[in-house]
Amino acid sequence: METKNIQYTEKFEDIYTNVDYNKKRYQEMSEKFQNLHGVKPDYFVRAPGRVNLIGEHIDYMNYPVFPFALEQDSLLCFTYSDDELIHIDHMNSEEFHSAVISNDPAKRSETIASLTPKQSYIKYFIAGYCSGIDGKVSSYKGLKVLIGGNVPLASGCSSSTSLCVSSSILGVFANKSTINQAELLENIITYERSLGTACGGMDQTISLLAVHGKALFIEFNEFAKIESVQLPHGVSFVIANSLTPSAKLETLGKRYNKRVSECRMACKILMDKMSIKAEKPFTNLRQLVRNNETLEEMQEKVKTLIEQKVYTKEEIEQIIGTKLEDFLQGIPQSELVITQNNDYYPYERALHVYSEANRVYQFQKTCFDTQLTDEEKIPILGKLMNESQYSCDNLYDCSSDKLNELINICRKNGAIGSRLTGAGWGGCTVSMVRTENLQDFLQAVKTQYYEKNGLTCDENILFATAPANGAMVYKNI
Ligand code: NG1
Ligand code: MG
Repeated sequence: METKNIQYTEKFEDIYTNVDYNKKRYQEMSEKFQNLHGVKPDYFVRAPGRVNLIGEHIDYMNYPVFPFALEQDSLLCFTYSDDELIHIDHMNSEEFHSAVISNDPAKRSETIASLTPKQSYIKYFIAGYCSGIDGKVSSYKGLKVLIGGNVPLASGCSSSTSLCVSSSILGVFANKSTINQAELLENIITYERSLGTACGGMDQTISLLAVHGKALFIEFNEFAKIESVQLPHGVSFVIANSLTPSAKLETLGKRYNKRVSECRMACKILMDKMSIKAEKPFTNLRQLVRNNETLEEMQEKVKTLIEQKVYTKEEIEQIIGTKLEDFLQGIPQSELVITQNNDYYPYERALHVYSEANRVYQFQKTCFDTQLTDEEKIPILGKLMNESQYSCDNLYDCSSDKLNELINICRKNGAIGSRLTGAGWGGCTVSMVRTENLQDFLQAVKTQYYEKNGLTCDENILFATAPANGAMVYKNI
């Protein structure tokens, strides 16, 4: 049973580099599934987490990003069920409780509203599952599903998106949906946004379309135009989890969605000052580039046209000429932004977006530069990563004391570039390290960050990683 729109394999070696370790994970899941249902699962579906090397908080402003997929993934297995229901269990059944949900789209919001906190992960399953089949299949299959995975949770490695993407592939595959890949990707992004985060499309794109051995340069100007990129030889990329979780959905009003709102405010201020007339205010900063202005020129515009100060709600409303409630329509849960804040920073946020976009293009150009040797590329890429961190910390205010401490330790111990990855405010860092120094580096970070802070550190907390495959269906044999 093969479906053209998703990757399918019967060979384990197609999916993983670390075959033995992952075979054990699959066996464990298969056994648990058998204990629950008395039969083996027919199929596994996996979708990877990701690390972003550069280009933070700019995907939702239509600027490019530079992630690669991790070998760590969200892993689902399933068989068909005779009833028309979806029976869902989780490998970690203490933290994540089972549920039986209806396939009926009319009952969906009711189902979501009735989930207990320990079942709330099922929201991501439902969003993903439905994204590829709504309007595409006439009847839904009953299913028994077991959910597992090893993407670090709430840490900027895209654990929630990997669950959405794997569930979406499961829905498409199990129901034989004919949706094409571009539409599927667009739907996954829209459905995940409906859960509350005003996110861009980076995580869904890389998880679905990642290419083994390559990072992806993803442009959002035209819908997710991707280019696979060979990273220089001689360096390894190390993920270090600060072990300060960043629970995004719980902090949307003060963090993620507030940043998206501040960017929109910057947009409107610049539109007015640049005398750009449009029926509706622009929603992303890229729309303001109308005459081929360079990203340096856009930064100059920010510096001269937006006052650098803290704006209150009243000041913003006076400038934009409408109530914030109306202005922020379209941003999920924007009421949280309005009720939880009275300090907005459009100057700093816009400056971050244009300068970060510039760094992503420089990163891409450097990777592709045939005049440079890998040895010459490495320090340039490292410097761009460090500058990105500076901007995330000082202009976008999405770093944290613990992230900064960890990043400083990484740099002191030889990281050529080190920065937060993902949304920030906690979670993981990524460092570019010479492969010949890798073991010493890992040991030093272990001692100086984890042991010093009384934290236990294992291979899911501090690890070297290389670009892995995108989402796949695997036939259990
Ligand atoms: P994480 O790290 O998963 O919270 C988020 C967004 C991305 C992007 C980055 C910041 C989701 C699903 N993803 O990632 O779109 O904006 O932050 O660069 O919310
Ligand atoms: Mg996430």
